[in-house]
Amino acid sequence: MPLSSHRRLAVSATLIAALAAGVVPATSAFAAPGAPVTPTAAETPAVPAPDMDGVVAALNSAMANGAPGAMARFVGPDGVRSRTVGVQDRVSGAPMDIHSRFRIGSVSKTFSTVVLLQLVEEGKLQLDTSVNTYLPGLLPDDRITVRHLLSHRSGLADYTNAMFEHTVPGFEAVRNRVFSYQELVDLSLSEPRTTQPGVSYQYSNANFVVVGMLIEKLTGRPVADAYERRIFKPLKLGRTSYVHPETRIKGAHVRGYLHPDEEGGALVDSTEQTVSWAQSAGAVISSPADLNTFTSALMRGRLLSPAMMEAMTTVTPTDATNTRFYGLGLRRYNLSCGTQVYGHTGTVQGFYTYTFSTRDGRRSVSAMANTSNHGAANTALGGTLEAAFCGKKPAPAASSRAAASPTARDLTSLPAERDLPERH
Ligand code: REY
Repeated sequence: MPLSSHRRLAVSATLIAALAAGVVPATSAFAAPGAPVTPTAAETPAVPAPDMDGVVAALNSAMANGAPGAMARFVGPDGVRSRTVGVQDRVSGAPMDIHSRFRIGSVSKTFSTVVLLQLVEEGKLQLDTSVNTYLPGLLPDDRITVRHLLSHRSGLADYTNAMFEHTVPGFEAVRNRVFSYQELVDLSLSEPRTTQPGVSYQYSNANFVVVGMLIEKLTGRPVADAYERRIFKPLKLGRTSYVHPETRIKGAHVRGYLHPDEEGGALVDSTEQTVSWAQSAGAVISSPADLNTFTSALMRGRLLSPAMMEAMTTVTPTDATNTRFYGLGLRRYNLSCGTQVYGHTGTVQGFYTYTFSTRDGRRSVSAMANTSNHGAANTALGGTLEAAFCGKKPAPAASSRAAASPTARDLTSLPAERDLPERH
């Protein structure tokens, strides 16, 4: 796993003086173990300035692909830069507002993982122990461990594929429903399992429903309390909430618009729903600033011990491009400029979300578009990451243009994780 950059860059005041005096080779190993020290300008690798024109182009492209609006918020060493396009409400015409709340879908999985890994730190459970040890008889296979859930290697089928096979009718059938966790697990178990435990990565909401059950069993309290006490309050995430099964988003918020399966069909306002079909796998509400704070704080080690961060950021590939990976409740993308970013994507009816941070937590991006079931909009929104983290691309020389094999920019057109053909 990558060492945290602040450690790699750690440098003591003595060393700065020594370097200045020329008595220590610049390449020597240094720094008292564990001493967190601010990196010097000389030691800090050049960080590309975010290409905010590129960010806007990605947001506009999300709109050109059917999103009523979109927004992105970048935080870096030079401060905060936000961009919004389009509307957050098609009826009132209210413009997209960077302070508004929205449904973050599966970014919720990272929140649930933080809670569960804190419980591991506290000795309440172990990653490589059978889930059935903690929830006796729940799963049909004692070999399924807690780590298999968090890394999507349990083989528990994703019941949402059948639930949302027909997008709008599927959504309308559940938008006001309240499921128990057990009902969702039963839906998953009514389908064949997708892999032997541990053998392969198969993304499934069922895994994080079981994570929610574990949290409630081990804390004796609803997951909402755990999120609140362990993450929202300590990080002062004032616009982040978990209100299941309440259907409304409180405060100023974005309205979400679901694309029907029929090309050209009218958008469905999907803002109000219980999200009970996802719960601990996808029902958190947040805002761009809160998501930046969360991912940066996580990467800076403010929520988990180094051992748990190591577990969370130990990744395996999720596709053949070798640019996309999954750890524990956390994605890693390798961007075209060599920068690796950690975070999650989210898809819940009417809302696409990306939130990612560099490993040192010094740069983060959160982006959203208020539509879903329209893969091209999601892929376009993902372009904000390349633009913000990699900066402006040098214009290709005329001669190399013709020969161009996939370049930097082409990476932005990779499909988003929840955007693979079999899903939409
Ligand atoms: C569920 C369907 C997507 C969304 C999902 N989201 O599993 C979790 C995630 C929480 O990973 C829906 N798609 C859409 C369909 C496809 O209905 N027929 O795009 O709104 O974020």
